[in-house]
Amino acid sequence: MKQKIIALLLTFSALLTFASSVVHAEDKATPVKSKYVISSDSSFAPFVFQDNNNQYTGIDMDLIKAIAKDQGFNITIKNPGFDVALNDVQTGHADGMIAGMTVTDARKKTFDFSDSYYSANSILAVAKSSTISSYEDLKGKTVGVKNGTSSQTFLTDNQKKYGYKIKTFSDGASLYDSLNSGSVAAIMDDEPVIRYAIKQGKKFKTPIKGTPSGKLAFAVKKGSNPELIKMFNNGLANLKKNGTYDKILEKYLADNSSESEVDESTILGLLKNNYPQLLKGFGVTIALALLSFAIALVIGIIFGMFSVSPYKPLRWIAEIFVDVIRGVPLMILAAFIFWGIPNLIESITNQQTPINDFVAGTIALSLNSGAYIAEIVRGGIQAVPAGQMEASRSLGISYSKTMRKIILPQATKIMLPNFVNQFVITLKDTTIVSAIGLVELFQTGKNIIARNYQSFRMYAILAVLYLLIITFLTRLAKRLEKRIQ
Ligand code: ASN
Repeated sequence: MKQKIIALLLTFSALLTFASSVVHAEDKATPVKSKYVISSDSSFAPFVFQDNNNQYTGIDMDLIKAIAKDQGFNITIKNPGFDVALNDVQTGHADGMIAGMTVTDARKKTFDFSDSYYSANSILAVAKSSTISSYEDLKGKTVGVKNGTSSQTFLTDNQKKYGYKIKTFSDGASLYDSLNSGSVAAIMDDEPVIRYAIKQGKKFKTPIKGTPSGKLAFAVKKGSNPELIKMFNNGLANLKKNGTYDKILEKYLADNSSESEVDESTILGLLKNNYPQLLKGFGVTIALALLSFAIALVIGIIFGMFSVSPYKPLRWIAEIFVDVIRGVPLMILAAFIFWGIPNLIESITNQQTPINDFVAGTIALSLNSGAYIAEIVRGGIQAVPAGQMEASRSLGISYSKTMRKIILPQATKIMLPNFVNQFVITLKDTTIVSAIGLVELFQTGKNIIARNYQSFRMYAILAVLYLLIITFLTRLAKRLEKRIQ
């Protein structure tokens, strides 16, 4: 009797577990936000890459779009690259990421993962002509890898054992280019990605078997957007059921998949196929430079005047500002504003407050240029002989009037060439703030290279574009300068 009751109880509890799992699988989640920002890699074909029309496609892009449609939520996708995407999710600049991301125990501490949608090994690739055939052969050689990836973790864990050097890259394009040009002896990446590159004509081979498979999944920051994970899982299950999932995989993994039809192996071909994108990047660069420089002028003039003020506290404030801003590299300043500050605010208020990348870039550039302009203003004013101020003051004219009417007009003439110089520097420095994922001209070029590996021609095009705009603007400024003089 007792046994019968136990058996009955066990059956009952098994039934309950089964029922609850069924309920869980159908557990429909509803979107909480009107739009979810999804961050991804920039070049990780076949999972995510740009097609010939400069649109991001690939398994991950198709999957997330199909899932959003199936589950009825809206998304905006950005493609700043893998390590920027990791940061984006951590700092609330994105709600989730899909970037062929491997589920690892370390990552589980900071991310919540969806069900896996694919599995992939990490594998080593070397040039076709290379003699490397085992990890031991890598001794003393340099292996390239993308920053923040599971392949990087594998390489770091085994570095002592095999004695190779590791070089990290921020994006797949420069990683693959470096193996191509021989600046690294080998690279490590996810197997489907390396296989895809070989299929696309890269002269690589994979002499060593891949390391144990990793599962790829969609991720959100630990504890946030739980509904997004649920919707992803439900959507993925539906796509698997209705055959869409298989179709997507087939589209990118079949042998005849997406071959380049447009010839991008000439400068003309590159320009013809990419001019809308280049123009857009160019526009962002110019807007960023002009806006930042205008704000920097205001900042610089204020602090420059402070630094020649007869009041000591004002001089101190100016000195501290210039020393601090000039002493911090622009890239770190931009990263601090874009990732650091939102992270700090979140740890205090428990609320994510992302900042727009263009705004963060503008603030960083304005502060940086502002500090230099403050010095230009100080130098200009101090170059006007001190006797003039004394003479004017002894005639009973006030400090501010002397400044405005006597000192500044002369100082401005001295400062002008330096202002032009500073503007050119600001324009060139816009390339630095691309590090926070801002797609200006330089980043646009890198994205194009990620698709077609034409680094020589593309960088030449970029160099010429910058050269043209800078020459044009400096000529214009020189003319203006002459007129004022
Ligand atoms: N599988 C890689 C990782 O998770 C992803 C990538 O390189 N995009 O580290």
